[in-house]
Amino acid sequence: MVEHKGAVTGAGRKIALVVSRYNEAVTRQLQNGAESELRRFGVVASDVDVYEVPGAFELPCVADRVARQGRHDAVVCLGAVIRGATPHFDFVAAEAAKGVAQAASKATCPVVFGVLTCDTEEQARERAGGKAGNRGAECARAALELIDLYRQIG
Ligand code: INI
Repeated sequence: MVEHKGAVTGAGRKIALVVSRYNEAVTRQLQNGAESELRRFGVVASDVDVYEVPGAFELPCVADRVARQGRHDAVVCLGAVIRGATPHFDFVAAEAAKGVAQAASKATCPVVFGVLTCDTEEQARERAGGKAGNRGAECARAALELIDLYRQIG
């Protein structure tokens, strides 16, 4: 058996973060977590571009455009959809997930889904640097791993 696994290395990598402003207290923490993790693995700050969008619904179209520019090694989408905050939670959450998945399958570089879908803001905060970790950091790590795996596959 031959196992193929991406190495998590950041030196020389250029990363785009597409960050939704909706539920900003949470999404800023996701962004901070992603940026710290990228730095921890050797990505320099000037190689990280942040694209801000109004809400999670807008993540896919911007991620798709950024990926098509071909200037980054990976695109990380970050957002927070909170059920308590909206009657159209299900639509926004589903469109964000479906749209990012579509962008990811079209793109030649990894496009990573870092959108929290939670019932309450408290749950979202727990996953944005609280006791359940930081989803932004996890997604940054996933992006670095996938960059290497994609290169191995060619
Ligand atoms: N966008 C989010 O990212 N999270 C939410 O919880 C949310 N709520 O509650 O509605 C939300 N709505 C805005 C949406 O993403 C779009 O920005 C808006 O509909 C304009 O297209």
